[in-house]
Amino acid sequence: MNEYLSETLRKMNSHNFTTLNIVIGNESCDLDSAISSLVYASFLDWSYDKSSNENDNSIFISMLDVDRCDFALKTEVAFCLRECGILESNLIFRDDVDLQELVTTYQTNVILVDHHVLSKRLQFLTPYVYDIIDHRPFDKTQWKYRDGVRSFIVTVGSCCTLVTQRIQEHGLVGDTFFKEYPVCADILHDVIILDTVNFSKEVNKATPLDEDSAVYLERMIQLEDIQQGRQSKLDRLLRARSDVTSLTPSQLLRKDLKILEDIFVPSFPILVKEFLQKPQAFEAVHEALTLRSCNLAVLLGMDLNEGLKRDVAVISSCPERGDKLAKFLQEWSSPPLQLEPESDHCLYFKQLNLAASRKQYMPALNEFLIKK
Ligand SMILES: [Mn+2]
Repeated sequence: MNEYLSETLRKMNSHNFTTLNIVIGNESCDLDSAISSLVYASFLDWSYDKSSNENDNSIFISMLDVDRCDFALKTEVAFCLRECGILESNLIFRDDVDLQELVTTYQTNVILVDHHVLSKRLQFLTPYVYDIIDHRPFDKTQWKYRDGVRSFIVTVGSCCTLVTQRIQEHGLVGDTFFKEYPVCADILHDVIILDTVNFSKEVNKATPLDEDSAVYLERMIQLEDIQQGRQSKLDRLLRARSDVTSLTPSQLLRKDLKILEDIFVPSFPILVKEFLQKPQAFEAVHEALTLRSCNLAVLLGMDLNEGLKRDVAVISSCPERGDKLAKFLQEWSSPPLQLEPESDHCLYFKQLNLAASRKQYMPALNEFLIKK
């Protein structure tokens, strides 16, 4: 896979091509989007190489719709690609390419995976979209693509299921691709397991098509103990998704962030207490506040290691307003957050209402902003 990726990168950077085919996932750049895009682009490239195309020089690239500096935040994507030996330096991120310029210079075909409504930033790609593979419910309201656009939109658990189906449709050719690139079969299988939470009945996302693709891929990778293989994959991927040990405080602040006017509300998969113990954590919060023109930060933490725990800290560049907000949250009653003060060098609380996540904080913060 690295060979295909680096070769494509080389051709792109040396402008040695006439037609650009670009496979783009959605801007959450979650595992489904990243892998759908990478595998489908590899397949297109591989099948293009197999046929003789003398008059045309096409390249097939996968673009991850996230800035390179934020890639580390997608911990499960970074984990999966690292496990497969795919080098980050071979990937193409949205800030690596000037798409506006590329589409005006080259004949361009855009293939959308894992979404079918373009983000605002990429709306100029609309006339170039020529194929769509997506598993979200069909939204016709913003469908402005050209007539005859190819599309495969079916509501299933994972877009990787549909990518598998697309490749599987080629019969022996598809089988050969997966035999030559077992890593592609393996990562598609990873994503289907993660997205359906290993076909969990409670989560209820899996469809017969997801099962069909998973079984097909298991045959390709010759997975032996299927039940155990699926479960251990799920455990590893879930761990990777919440493993933030490699992130710096400033990356953690960006990982899962909401901003409400001038209130900065990041939520962490670790306790705030643990976050604040990282070197330079306070400095990172103040830096982030300045960068986003915010005055208040409400840090929300949770930890699942020994039963659920939650905590929260209010940090402000203006101590008076920070005190006011902390008091407001302590008195908030719908629902009561049950904040128990713990430290005096910042407004830090243990949160005893374990059911309250950021969703429950937002109305309180809204109310606070109205009353200010
Ligand atoms: Mn998806």
